[in-house]
Amino acid sequence: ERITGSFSYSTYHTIEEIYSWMDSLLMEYPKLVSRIDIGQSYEGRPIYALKFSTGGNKPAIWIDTGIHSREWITQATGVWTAKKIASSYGVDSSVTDILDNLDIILEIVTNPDGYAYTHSTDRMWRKTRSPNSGSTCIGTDPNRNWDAGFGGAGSSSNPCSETYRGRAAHSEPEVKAIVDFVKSHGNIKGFVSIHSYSQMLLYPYGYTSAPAKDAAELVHSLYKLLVVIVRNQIVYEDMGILFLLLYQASGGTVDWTYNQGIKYSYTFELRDTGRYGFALPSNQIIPTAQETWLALTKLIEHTRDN
Ligand code: ING
Ligand code: ZN
Repeated sequence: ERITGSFSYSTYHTIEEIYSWMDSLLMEYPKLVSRIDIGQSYEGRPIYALKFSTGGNKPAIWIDTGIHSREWITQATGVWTAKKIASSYGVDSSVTDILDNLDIILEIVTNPDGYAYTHSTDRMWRKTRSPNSGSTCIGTDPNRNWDAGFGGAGSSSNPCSETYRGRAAHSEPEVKAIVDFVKSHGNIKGFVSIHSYSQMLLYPYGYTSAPAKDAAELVHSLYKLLVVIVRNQIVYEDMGILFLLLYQASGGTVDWTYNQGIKYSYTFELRDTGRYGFALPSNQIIPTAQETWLALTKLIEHTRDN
């Protein structure tokens, strides 16, 4: 094992550590893994997505972690997942079969400025770090900034709020980078946006109680997970519609991707159910990443086969 083998997957890392680990991953798996520079954060940090591809023009599955910076279990799960995918191609038949048919695109540090700020200053920072004119409060909630029910109930017009939607849809460069990527790619078949906490698997909509037109298929795709969940003794508190199971939230990522025609759009809420919340102890990173991978695999296979 080279450098990504000695990296500690069971501890939390800074953005600098994650970006330098990414360099090693690229060097170690040059035929499978590439890095796409999709934009720049408000403070000028590069925004990277990892692409796992065996070549050709395949449809893709998008996965993002860390759009809310304090949800550290999600970026850590992203790092573990990247290594898992890269090291399993040609070794594990399920990963091999997925990558023979689909590309996987994984954005780990989706809110780079917020993530740096959770290390330097405020562990509980959720939003971006862009200033707001007429207010001393900083940041926009990047999961209320998408053009899907933007400005509606379940988001705030107050820049001091944790769910401030921003001055306009896609005002945040971190959100716009994904919007531009998704549109220019044109063949994203599945989209999974990963948050914490509460241990739930969710699908659109969040901004309206109106059922998504594919709700029946989406619920069926989640039912396919039951056998995996039971067999591995994984606990999800609930699975179903965002609006019904969580709360009304407008301007969310997966509502936008769903309305763009990406039928297989899901949000995961990882561990835990509230005991530690965002400050999940690092000894839960690997178990969380492993159980998340089992769920992701099933949903990716459903996307591949439908
Ligand atoms: N949960 C998400 C939030 O932003 C969510 C739930 C996901 C809402 C997708 C809308 C769309 O509130 C956390 N934990 O951030
Ligand atoms: Zn979140």
